[in-house]
Order: sequence, then structure tokens, then C-alpha cells
Amino acid sequence: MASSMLSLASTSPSSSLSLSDNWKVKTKIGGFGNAFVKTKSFGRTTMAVALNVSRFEGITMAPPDPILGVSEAFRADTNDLKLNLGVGAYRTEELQPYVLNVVKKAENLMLERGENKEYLPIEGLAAFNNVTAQLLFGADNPVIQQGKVATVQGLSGTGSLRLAAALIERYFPGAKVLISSPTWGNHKNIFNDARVPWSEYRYYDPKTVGLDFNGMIDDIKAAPEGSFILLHGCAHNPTGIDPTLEQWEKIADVIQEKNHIPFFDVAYQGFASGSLDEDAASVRLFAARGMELLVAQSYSKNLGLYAERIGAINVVCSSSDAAARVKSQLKRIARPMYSNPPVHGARIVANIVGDPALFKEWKDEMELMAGRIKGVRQKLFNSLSAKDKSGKDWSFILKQIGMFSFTGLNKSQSDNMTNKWHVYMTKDGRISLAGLSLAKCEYLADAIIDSYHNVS
Ligand code: KET
Repeated sequence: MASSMLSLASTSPSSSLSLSDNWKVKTKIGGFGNAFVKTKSFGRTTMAVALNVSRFEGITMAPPDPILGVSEAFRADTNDLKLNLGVGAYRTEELQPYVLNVVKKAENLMLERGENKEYLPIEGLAAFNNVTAQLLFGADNPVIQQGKVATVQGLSGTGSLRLAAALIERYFPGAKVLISSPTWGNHKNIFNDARVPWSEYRYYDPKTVGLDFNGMIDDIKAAPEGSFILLHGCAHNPTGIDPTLEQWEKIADVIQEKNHIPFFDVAYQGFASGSLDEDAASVRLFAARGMELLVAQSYSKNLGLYAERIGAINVVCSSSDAAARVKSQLKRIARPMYSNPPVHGARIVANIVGDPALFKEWKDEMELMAGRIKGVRQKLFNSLSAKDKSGKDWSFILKQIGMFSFTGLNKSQSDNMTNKWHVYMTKDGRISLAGLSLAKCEYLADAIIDSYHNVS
């Protein structure tokens, strides 16, 4: 791993210092033992100039985040009609954030028990790690029974993906990750920052507004042997299109043939079908074949724990011995990155999944949330079909699943949605139906029809 260090030859200027002294910035860049030192001189700098010129002058303004930046723009809009369909975050019919009742109950339990705030172990809360793997694979899955899963609590889905990316970079140098086209925008950032090379496989076919299954299979086949294939476990973001179980079997076939390693991102377990078990079917199908695989999990959406940053990385290995070694290395990656994870969300999940009564309540609430989204999906389709006299077929909206709808609106049309209609969404044409209410469906349909037909 390359490391870089910035050190200043002289510390901050004091008035008694001769400012004709050269200010020197030494940058030491070391990597694999061949460190070298670059010295840059700023010449005869006067104090006034030295104080006015920022050492951060070379840092340019970063663009806003394509998803979380939308929420920032939404907050700045003062129009009453505004609607935030950018980030995938569940809202009530009143468009208010929702804390699940079962989460409140778990938190009350924690208060009653007077839990402490000691550091967690690097790998996280043991009770959480146990239940999170069980939720994913099923408690009686042989991979769990035989201790073949290395589970480490992560900073939600993103942090868990990032840990896995660091593991890939360290132990599979040069290995490529294949990501779907399109995918959740942050996947590219995660692998870029971890210095893991990636390329895309075909996934979405705009002509059929469905899965480009043959393209997907061909691209996975064509990838260098031993690549990591990133798959959305369910409720693909942003398209809302998932392979069927039959198609998953075929995807598993080619991955096995090519000796690739499946890498699942499961951020929406429960949001595709409403059932936590059904939504884990893809992952379980791969595990049942005895394949080694990685799974990043998130509780942001299905338990509404967005800000608690609770998730996990699970690595299924062919032996318990390999799992123990992988876990030790994941801990080694986590320790200098953030030391150990936060406890609050981990306790919430452990309390809910570990308690049959609370678990049942969660499943019911999960179904309710998924049901509300299905309701607005249907109403949006009805409104579009009733209002749009052009004969356009909007039924693709009903075929998509999960929190999102991939509308097919292009960037200028999406800009029109925001600039004219105050509907905030990502520029790839994705709208979060979790942020939509039945009451706003007609308004949204007007905005979509106007943008679709009147903006090119
Ligand atoms: N994977 C996918 C596919 C995903 O959509 C998200 C979040 C995550 C992982 C990570 O979520 P976390 O909160 O780190 O567990 N997606 C929504 C929010 C975001 O962009 O951060 C979104 O697409 O709106």
C-alpha cells in the first residue's frame, strides 16, 4: 500500500522569524520500501503572502453527491409543492420520516437494561453478528452450522462494502470487480477509493425496460477468471428489476464455471417482496451450491436505521479455518480505519432479530412498509395511464420492485422535474417511491408526463 506523508520543514511563522527563510514543504511518498522525498521551495515569501495563501489552494471544489446532494438541494427549496424522491428513505403517507415501533421497543428495552457504552470488539457486537448472518442465510443453513461464515459488523452497507473492497485490494491484487450497468452510484466510488479495478456488465435493457439477461451472462463469462461479480441481492438499485430464480441459477452457473467470486450487496432485504426470507433467496441459492461468496448487509432501509450505520460484511468460506483467517484480516483492516463500530444499532438489531415476538412484529411492519410502496406504485401507474393520452405504456412501473422506479427520464427531463415541478430525484431518472404519498401521485404524474413529452 502506498503511503504518503506531508511534513512542514518550518512550523507556523512567528513574528520574530526571518521570513526570508525558505518555506519548504517536504512530501515523502513511500511505497513498498522505495520511499523518496520531494522538496518544493516557495522562495522569498513575505509574511503577508504566506498568511493569505492557503495551503489548500490546490484543492478544487468537489461536486455534490448525486444522491445525498439531492437532499441538500431539496432542503434549500422553499416551494410548498416540493417533493424529495431522491434518496431511498422510507416516509409515511404524511411524508414524514418513520421510526419503526419495533425499534422504539428495542430501544426502551436497552434503556431499561441500562446498557453501557464500552467499546465494542473490532468485529462488532457478537449477538449482532450471529443474528445478522442468520437473517441472511437462515439459522439452520449449513454454512452457519459449520462456522464457515466470517461476519464482521460494518458501518452500514457502505462501510461493509468498503471493508470488503479493502480485503479484495489487499489479498486479490489486480482482481477486477464487475458491477451492473447501471448500479448504485456509490459502488464506483467505493472501489475507486479502495483502488480496486472495476468494469461493468450489461444489466438493464432500455428497449424492453427489463433485464438484459443475455448481455449480463455474456459479460460475466467474458470477465477474467476469478473476478468478483457484484450482485444486488434483491430490489436492484436503481432499476427495480431482479433476475428470476431460474435466471439466478444460470448466473450462478457461469460464475462457477469461470471461477468467479459472487459479491452480494443486500441493502433492501424485505423491500422487494415484503418477506425477509424470500428476499434472501438469491444469496441462499448461491450458498447452497457450496460457493464461497461475500455479502454486504445494511439495516438502513429495512429497519429504518439510516443514521445508526448498522450493517455487516459476511464472507462465506469453504472451511471454518479459512473463515477465521478472513475474519482476522477484516478486523485488521477495520482497526486503523475506524477502530470499532458503533453499538446502538447493533443492539437494536440483536434485540429484534434475537427475540421471536419482536422479530414477528418487525416482519409485520416490514410488510406494511413494502405494502405502502406497492400502493403508491399502483396509484402512480393509474394516474399516468389515465392522464397520458399519448398511448405510452407505463406498465413497466408495475413490473419494477423495491423502493425505486426507474422512469426512463433522461437528464434534461429529470432537470425539468426539479426546476419546474420541484420534484427532487437523481439525474439517472430514478425516483424513490418510498418518498411518495398517495396524495402526491397525481401531481407527480403531471410532472412526469410534462417532462417526458415536452422536454427532449
Ligand atoms: N447498497 C445499495 C444498493 C444502496 O442502494 C445503498 C444505499 C447502500 C448499499 C448503502 O446504504 P447504507 O446506508 O450505507 O447501508 N442507497 C441509498 C442511500 C445512499 O445513496 O447512500 C440510495 O440509493 O438512495
